[in-house]
Amino acid sequence: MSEQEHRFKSGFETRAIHAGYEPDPTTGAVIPPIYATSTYKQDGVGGLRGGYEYSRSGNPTRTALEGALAAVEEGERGFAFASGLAAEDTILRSLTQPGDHIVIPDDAYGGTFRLVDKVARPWGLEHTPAPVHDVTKVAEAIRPGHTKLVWVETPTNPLLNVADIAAVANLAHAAGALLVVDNTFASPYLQQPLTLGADVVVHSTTKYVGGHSDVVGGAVVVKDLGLAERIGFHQNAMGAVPGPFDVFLTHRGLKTLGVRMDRHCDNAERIVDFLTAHPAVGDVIYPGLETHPGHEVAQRQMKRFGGIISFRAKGGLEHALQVCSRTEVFTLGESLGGVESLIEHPGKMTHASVAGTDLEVPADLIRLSVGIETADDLIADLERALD
Ligand code: P1T
Repeated sequence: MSEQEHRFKSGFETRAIHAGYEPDPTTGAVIPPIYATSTYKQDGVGGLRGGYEYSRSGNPTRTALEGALAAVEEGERGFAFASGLAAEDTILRSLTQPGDHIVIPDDAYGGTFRLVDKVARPWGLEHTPAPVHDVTKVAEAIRPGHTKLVWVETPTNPLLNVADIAAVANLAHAAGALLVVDNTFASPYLQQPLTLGADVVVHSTTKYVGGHSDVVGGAVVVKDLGLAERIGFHQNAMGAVPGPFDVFLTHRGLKTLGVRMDRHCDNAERIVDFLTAHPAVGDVIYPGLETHPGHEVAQRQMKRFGGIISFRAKGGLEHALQVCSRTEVFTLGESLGGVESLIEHPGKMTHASVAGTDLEVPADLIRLSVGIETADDLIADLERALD
């Protein structure tokens, strides 16, 4: 099957495994080799073999991953970066200029807020935080003619609010803005924002795409070739590219994304049932719960509801901190989306950089990244930690 067919006709898992790479014509290598080279021999000045000139601009190991990322997001072009934040920074500087305005989620990942507020704002980019699940409030935050990007995470980190991607895309487009969706929490297996009207998808591939907590990376995927040209120019001009070893790990992870996500979702559903019945647990936040305000939208635009659960400890901050330090199978640590379960306290860890701002998260909030271990062991671990 040709690359084009893999991209548009095959199922998700087939694309995740095959798109972006044909077995190497000289050796038949089934997996893209790790091209540990910074430069490429030219056959006479400007005589590039396959377009490769210098590895910041292009590297065959990276090309394979970028093709696969485009295919799984149903985009035209994918771009790999050294981290999720490097991908975000490249979007901001490719698609906005000093003096422009953007709308951001009012419960964005703390590092995203820090980038926008502490790096992009001093550079001249204004921003307004808005609750991405409230289309009216997003509309109010847009300044027509001035707003260049509406940026949403869905589900958000860590409060798991759900944005209606198609509705927000319509709003953004009517005001002459582009819609950027951070699809890290859902992963391309559960949700494909470009098919719902988004213009740009961004990922921390450190999370579900890589999937094994062994590599940091980021990705941008677009459909429009004009946008691709701007992102591609800045990827090279800014240079925040991943090395071939990191790319290899990320690409290896992507191949099993579908089977991993199904198990993450199965385990999360079991744990949600356990937590909602536990007397020491307050609100359980999971888009799969019918009581979740974004449940219907999530059901419409996501295949399943993901592996992240947030919940509030009835005993307040101290109890939340105790639970986080008592688990044994859930490892206390930042990040998410790996095969191993992680627990964290957003207020003091991943979202410490939003303390004292409108984006501050509740002190009694605990975030679980449910891994793919045996569900009974995960439940027993939480039971011990909560009691
Ligand atoms: O860490 P990095 O690969 O640079 O990606 C940043 C990022 C972007 N978007 C979302 C939704 C994220 O969750 C992250 C990183 N988040 C964590 C490290 C965390 O524990 O929440």
